[in-house]
Amino acid sequence: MTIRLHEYAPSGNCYKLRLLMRFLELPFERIGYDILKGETRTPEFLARVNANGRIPVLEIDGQFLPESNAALYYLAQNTAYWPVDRFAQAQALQWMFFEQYNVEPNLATARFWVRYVGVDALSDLQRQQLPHKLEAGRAALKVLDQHLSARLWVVGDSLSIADIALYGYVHCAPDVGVDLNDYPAVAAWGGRFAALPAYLPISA
Ligand SMILES: N[C@@H](CCC(=O)N[C@@H](CS)C(=O)NCC(=O)O)C(=O)O
Repeated sequence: MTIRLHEYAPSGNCYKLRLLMRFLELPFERIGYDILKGETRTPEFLARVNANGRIPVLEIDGQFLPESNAALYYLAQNTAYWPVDRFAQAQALQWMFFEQYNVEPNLATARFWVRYVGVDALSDLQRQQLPHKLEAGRAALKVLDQHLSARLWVVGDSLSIADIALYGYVHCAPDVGVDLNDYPAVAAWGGRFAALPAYLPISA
């Protein structure tokens, strides 16, 4: 099997896939795009890689799979990172959908605007929306904190792709001035995650 990751390295969505492939010891090739230069919006990219104009896209033997959490699922099936129990599988999906609806559109978007676009370059609408993104991101962290207060990992008692999906952007919250120590169970979980033997940081 030949795997290529079409990515923008600083993206937490792309980082999720690098993490899982590292945990699984799967070799893969990295193909980088500068999203700030619109490199995922070219006619060639839209026609060949992802009609939705976004990365990450996992390419498996010439087949293209966009959406980070779909790609996590593809890679995790029949491994320790996808639960065996039917209800636990649904719980993993529950938290992966939560990540895509409550965490990513708020914390990731705020991070992209502040750290990569730059506050001075934001549109009026983006500047107006930023405080709401941060507020909604904090609300999501509160929900996750409550969930993790009585458990080590998001689903069951071992690391799964639900943890990897959430870690991608939750651990970047300090980039937008959110102190994870305000969410002690999330901070402790993040510490456990970063202590995993095969861990690699987003910058790697
Ligand atoms: N739901 C998608 C989100 C993908 C996404 O928004 N990717 C961003 C970077 S994190 C992107 O490609 N932006 C470039 C653009 O929209 O032109 C996923 O989880 O993979």
